[in-house]
Amino acid sequence: MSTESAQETQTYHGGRLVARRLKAHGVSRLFTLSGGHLFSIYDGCREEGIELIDVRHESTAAFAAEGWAKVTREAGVCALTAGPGVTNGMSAMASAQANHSPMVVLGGRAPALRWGQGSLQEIDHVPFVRPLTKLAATPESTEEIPGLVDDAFAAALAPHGGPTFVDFPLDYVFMEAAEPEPSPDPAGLVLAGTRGADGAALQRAADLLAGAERPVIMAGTDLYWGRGEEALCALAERLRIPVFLNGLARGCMAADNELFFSRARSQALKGADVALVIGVPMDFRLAFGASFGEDTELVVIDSAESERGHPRAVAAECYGSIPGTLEDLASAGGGQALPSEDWIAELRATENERREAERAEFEDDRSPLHPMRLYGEVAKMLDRDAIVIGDGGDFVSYAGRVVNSYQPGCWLDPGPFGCLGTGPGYALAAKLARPDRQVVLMVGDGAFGFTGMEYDTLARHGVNIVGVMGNNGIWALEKHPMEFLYGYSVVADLRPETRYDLVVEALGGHGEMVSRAEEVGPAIERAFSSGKPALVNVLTDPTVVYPRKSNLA
Ligand SMILES: Cc1ncc(C[n+]2csc(CCOP(=O)(O)OP(=O)(O)O)c2C)c(N)n1
Ligand SMILES: [Mg+2]
Repeated sequence: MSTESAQETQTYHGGRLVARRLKAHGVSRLFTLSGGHLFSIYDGCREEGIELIDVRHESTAAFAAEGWAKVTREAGVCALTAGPGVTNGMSAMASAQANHSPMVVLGGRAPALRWGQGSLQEIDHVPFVRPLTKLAATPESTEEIPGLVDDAFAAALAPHGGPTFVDFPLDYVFMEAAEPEPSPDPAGLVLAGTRGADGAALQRAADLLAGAERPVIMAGTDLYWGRGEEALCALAERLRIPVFLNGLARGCMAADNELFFSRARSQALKGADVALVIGVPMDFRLAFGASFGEDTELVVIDSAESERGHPRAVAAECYGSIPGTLEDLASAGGGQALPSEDWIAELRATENERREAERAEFEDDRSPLHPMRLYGEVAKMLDRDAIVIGDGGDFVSYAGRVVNSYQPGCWLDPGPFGCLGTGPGYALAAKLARPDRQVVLMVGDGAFGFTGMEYDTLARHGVNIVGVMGNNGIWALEKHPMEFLYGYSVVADLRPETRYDLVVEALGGHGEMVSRAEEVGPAIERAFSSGKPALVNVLTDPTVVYPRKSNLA
């Protein structure tokens, strides 16, 4: 709805102003769950041609927004209704914060006119989402709406990326205002940043690297956000440096590149003389820095300084555009290959040996299945550019170990916040963003309980992902450690052999239950060709204990 005043100034209602800014930022889809506080935003999106994707729980709307960001490297957007809609989205905001995922959360809000008088779903969201976000604000008039939406995108996309939040008082989104002059070109906002690290830091890093014989690259999520994959491969190949990846960086070097390693990680990080630590925090996944050798010189490279201090001393810190820094480093000192061939061969021998040792598990023909056998069967069905999503406990720990990624943005897990229930939202967004690719959700039976109802969303919107469940009837990642510590476990059991596949059928999808290894491949094939969102419910052996080194800390 738009009107023209006597002065012929075009005005729009507040919801339409929101939608017009979303469109200007290239947003094509808004993830949401209905609430009256959001009606005018819906109306605006309808007018502006932004597709509304409605889900069954706000956590999924917000996880889908994060998933969209993870697959496209654009800001994902969701709209959550006032009060409980926003509180339901908070786990996803925390997840996006931990993952540096750019995401704009739009909130409904009780009317400003009656603020403090006890309107339906009235609560001030800003103070409790502020610690999770890079920007949290409420416009004070309809006129302020467009500028604040622009600010939210700019903050979400500036390195390090993260979630931002704007809520819209009900009266302001129904009232009309003129649109301001176009703000600076949104296309200019890129996560990558533009400038590489400054000269002194870079020189120090180049000097360290020049003397290295056992160099290693350990790269993580910010490499992906910073679009550093090509520069990473070029640097590694030119200087001959072995590469290890975690988080969203997986796939930034193809798993079959001769410089890519995964099983030899502890040996490589411990034995390295110089490690390039690129876009990856030294958190629990790197044993707070202790994964590297005591004498390993660490060169930290990232698009921006870490929010946390480093847990151990580092030799050089290079902040700025990651591709810029990596390119400069590749050509520093003439770009000569390092004398690292013996080191590479040593690591390759370990890598091959470890992979050989896994072979028995990949061929294990027990029923219910060994999770490794299940992954072996799934791997045979995957295209090179398949997007694989992990949502579960031990079942996903196995995936993290053995699923190969060949392109950036093909492996999505919850990341360090570790929230169960992310999977269906990520899968929904991934398939909408990349409709021609396989999207496979590896889901635990426990994880399914959080957001399994989203198969209804997938069916309604015709989003045909394939789920593969590791159904062991337990919360394995909790049950086995508790038994190890106490000799018994509590609150760690689920119902064995539950027919989650029938739940999916009831919601309009395709479901099958499988208990033998040789049935997995054909069942997955039928799932892909069913023309529906599908779940292959695979019974897995609850006695298999994941070989875990660290747990909580
Ligand atoms: C929201 C949330 N609640 C609880 C946990 C703790 N947790 C981590 S893994 C896990 C078990 C998951 O079970 P399942 O999905 O069946 O996978 P399995 O370990 O059995 O393979 C639990 C409860 C969590 N990470 N997130
Ligand atoms: Mg389980």
